[in-house]
Amino acid sequence: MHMPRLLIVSNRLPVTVKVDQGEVSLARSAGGLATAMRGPHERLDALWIGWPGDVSRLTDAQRHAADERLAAERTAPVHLSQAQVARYYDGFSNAVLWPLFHYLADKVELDARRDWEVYAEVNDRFARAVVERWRPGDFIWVHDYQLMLLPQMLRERLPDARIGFFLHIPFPSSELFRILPWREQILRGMLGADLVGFHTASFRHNFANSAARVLGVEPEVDVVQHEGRAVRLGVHPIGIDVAEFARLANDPGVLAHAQQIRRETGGRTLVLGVDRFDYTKGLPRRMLALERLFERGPHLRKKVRLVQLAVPTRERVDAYAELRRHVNELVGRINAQYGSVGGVPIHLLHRSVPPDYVVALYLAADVMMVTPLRDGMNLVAKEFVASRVDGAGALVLSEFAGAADELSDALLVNPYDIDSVASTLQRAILMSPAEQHARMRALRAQVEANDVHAWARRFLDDLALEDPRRPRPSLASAPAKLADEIAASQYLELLLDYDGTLMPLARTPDQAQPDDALRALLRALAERPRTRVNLVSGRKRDNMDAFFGELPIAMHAEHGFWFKPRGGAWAAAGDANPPWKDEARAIMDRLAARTGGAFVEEKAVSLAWHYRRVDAELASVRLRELRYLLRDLADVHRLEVLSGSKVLELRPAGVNKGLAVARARADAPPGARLVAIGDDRTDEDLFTALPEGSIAIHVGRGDTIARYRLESPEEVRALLEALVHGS
Ligand code: ADQ
Repeated sequence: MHMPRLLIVSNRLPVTVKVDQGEVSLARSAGGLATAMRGPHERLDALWIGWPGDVSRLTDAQRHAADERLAAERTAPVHLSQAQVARYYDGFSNAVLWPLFHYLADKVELDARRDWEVYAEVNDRFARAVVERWRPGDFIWVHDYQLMLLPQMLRERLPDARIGFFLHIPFPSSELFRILPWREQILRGMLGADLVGFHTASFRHNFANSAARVLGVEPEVDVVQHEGRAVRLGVHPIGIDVAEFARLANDPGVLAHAQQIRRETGGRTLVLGVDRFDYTKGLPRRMLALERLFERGPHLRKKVRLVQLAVPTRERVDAYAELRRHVNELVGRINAQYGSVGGVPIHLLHRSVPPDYVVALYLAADVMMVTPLRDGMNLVAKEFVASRVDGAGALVLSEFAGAADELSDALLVNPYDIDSVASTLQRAILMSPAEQHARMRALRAQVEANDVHAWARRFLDDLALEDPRRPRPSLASAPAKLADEIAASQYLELLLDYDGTLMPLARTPDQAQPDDALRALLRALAERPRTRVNLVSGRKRDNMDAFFGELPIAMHAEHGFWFKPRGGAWAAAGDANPPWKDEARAIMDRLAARTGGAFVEEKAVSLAWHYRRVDAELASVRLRELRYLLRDLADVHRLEVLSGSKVLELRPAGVNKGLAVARARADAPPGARLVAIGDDRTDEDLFTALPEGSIAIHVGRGDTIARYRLESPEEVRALLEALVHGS
């Protein structure tokens, strides 16, 4: 039997193919994601699918050698042409999504239509590569913004696959996200997953909000119902390989290197920055803050040195060239102003270095500056903390890094506020050893509690979870069996909803006229021996009369407020013109007048505030307002405020479809079995009121307490036909 595996899918493989003097070799790829997933990849024996770098210049033999090396590393390459990389990666991913998601809208490429097309095409390439390797039971974990369309593409081809998606970068506020011309496709793409993970609760909130505004879904905090599936939204702050950093930090070679770096600093306070050379990392403002510090405190000018390690990255994207020019200029200016024969205050190392070198720097530093303008998480902050096994050192951290949510014992700063960064830097430089140790202790506890292995485990556990709150009752794959069970009842009391249950939902209520076949079916059921039929609807009395008046059945209109027994007349369950209505109507009208797309509907017993066509965010504000305004009235008159699908209804407490159950039971012979079928929330009242031994059947997807589920009104009718004719 096939053991289920994990398929990791990301833009880049953790290794990149290199050719050196004809020899093919694999080099470790840089960047936060590759670093983070390397451990889980090894530990979980997973297969990693991604781009191995450009192999277009390789000979056939070299390419063959590369593929073998890659397979030995449990990776599977998705080869991309240079033209594809230029548009999908440099273009759409890094010149559209990356700046936009980091709140730098001015850096977004002007016209990206062609890049978008190639982005979709490459996502499809990835989809085919995954489908080729997926076997039933395998889990798929897709990573990051380069592959946002992939979950949906996989869902279409592998409907039963368990698919997780994790976004390593921020998800911006919906105000910003909606700028994206392809916002709808991106959201739908992500929602193909079973679980979508973010670093922080606010990214998750932004995503849910965007989905509400753009797609009109109604998200709860951690779940969105989308196309008949429940997509869970998780908060999974990524960690680092803490043990590995501790090991490096205790390595004698690394310690000696750290000592050497300190000696070279010549007694100055060592301020450290370690970043990919990216405009989101806030390098220019960090330099300006240092300059501000020197302006204000001449005594610090010869006592502080900033070592800035900057890994080359995305060098073909224009905005990055511009950044390098700008940073070089600032460094030149500040060094010229404040340098001396003894040395310059800023050392910019524009290169990648091995991990032990980075840890030696972390250990040598007095102050670590992590001041991105926006960052999904920022691993450098956590690496610094994990490396400080000596418990010393101060961390200055941007409040706009995801890490700030966890690392609240750092000195948090607004990286845009240069004055404040300067004074916080000064505070860090002057921090007493006692304070350093106290803060570092708390920071280390935090980082240790959530390392990268725990992170991956939690995400995968979540992905494996059948959500306990959302049991998915078996779609009655054998309606015939269910019909047999019902047919076996001694005496049958049927309680049937109309819209969405016997009839497909129509765009407007008056389009949903019953057809002759349905009337015939209900009549046949009513004439079936030992069987009674109740129609239980939210519709008005006259409407139900017009539809079914001539049939020998009982009817419950307006969610059970009106009742008409078989052959009898309509009677109300209470005052049909209650005193609270005028007041409630005035409140609802007032609010509807201020809310485009909203309208009020008056029924005999209730008032409904409809907001199907209202902007989702505005609707949520208005609903809160409405509930607040109706609070006192509801208290005094014992009213319930019910939320249905895009409608808020106010009605007397206890007047709901459950009343139909009490009435049906009142004159049913002992041993009668109740069978209730319905599709929306108001039918849940019906199900709740059922006595033991009854059968509840929910129609369609979504939450329910019913034990059975049928797919559609067609299936409901088939079931009822089977009762009439025997199956
Ligand atoms: P990145 O933007 O790549 O990651 P980050 O989380 O800081 O940012 O990771 C950078 C990695 O590169 C770190 O592991 C660091 O040690 C390493 N590094 C930096 N400078 C280096 C140098 N000169 N030489 C060698 N290595 C160097 C994205 C998101 C982040 C998120 C991660 C993981 O942008 O917000 O934290 O993914 O989810």
